[in-house]
Amino acid sequence: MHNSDSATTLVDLEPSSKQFLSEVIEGLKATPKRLPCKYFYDERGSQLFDQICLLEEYYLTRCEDQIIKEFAQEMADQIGPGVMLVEYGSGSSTKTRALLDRLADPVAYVPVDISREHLAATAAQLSEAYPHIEVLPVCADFTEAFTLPESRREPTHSAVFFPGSTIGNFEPSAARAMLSQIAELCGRGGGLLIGIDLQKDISVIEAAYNDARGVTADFNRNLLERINRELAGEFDINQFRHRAVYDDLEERVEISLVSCSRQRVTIGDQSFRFDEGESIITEHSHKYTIVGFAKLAAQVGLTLRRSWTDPQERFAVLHLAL
Ligand code: AVI
Repeated sequence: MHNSDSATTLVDLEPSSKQFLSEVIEGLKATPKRLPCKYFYDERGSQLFDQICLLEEYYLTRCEDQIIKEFAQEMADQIGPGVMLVEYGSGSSTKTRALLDRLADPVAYVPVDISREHLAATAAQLSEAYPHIEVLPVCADFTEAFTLPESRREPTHSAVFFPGSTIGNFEPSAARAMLSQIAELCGRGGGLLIGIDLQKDISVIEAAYNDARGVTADFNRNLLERINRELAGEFDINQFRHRAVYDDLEERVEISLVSCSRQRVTIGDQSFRFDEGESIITEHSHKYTIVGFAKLAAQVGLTLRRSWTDPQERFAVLHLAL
């Protein structure tokens, strides 16, 4: 399906509410209960995530911005001329401009995001700012395979830009599948520029997911509000508290919503029982080493070509090629 607006044509593959409902029901029937983190990002969730990125405690965005700002030219040189640049989870595309400004003769920019409103607004802004680059937004769940839109001019190759350490929100096996899908999408000569959050002092990591202002807690609970809004759910939001702890063995932050009491929640014609203290796992955020991530990528034929970090080595941006 294609939706037209004055500046761009948007390819719309947004998951339907039927799919949202079936994934929610499946997750709440599982033990332990879980909900897919991709559904955090409705309009409100995307706004809250933008606020998280500005938080003092949330070092990830700041570090990645700093790395990209400092090394954007080297990254653009690694990607090479004539590229179709595909961005996964583009959100507000704030980090993309540094690259678009420096790429040699870029052919097209394809922002891919699950949040349609956010995507359409950003795509329109970018196509105005970069009239020489064709902007081809795709509204999709990028965990599912999709085909690249056709650009008016033939690119020499494609490169995926996957910033923000979103890959960390996939289990390692799903991350490998994702990397394999990226390798297939780009093909020979293609590449991947990806941001990963590095392993570090646990207190620094846990603070990033337990900010003093409670924005991350609101972001987490918005998932229940979204279920109430879109799926006729009846969650009492105040009966669930935000929890985020680092698991050293699994090398990940485990984010959940903990039931404050014994309660029953209905969603449409389904009913779910919660014990006091029972959790719904809403997200895992895996932390990597550069070597560990390179090993994972090598399993699907992607070779680490360059890596850049911030001075404290909290975050890294990697260029991998086929
Ligand atoms: C999008 N993703 C990389 C974020 C993270 O850090 O795992 C999502 C997030 N969850 C809570 N705060 C931020």
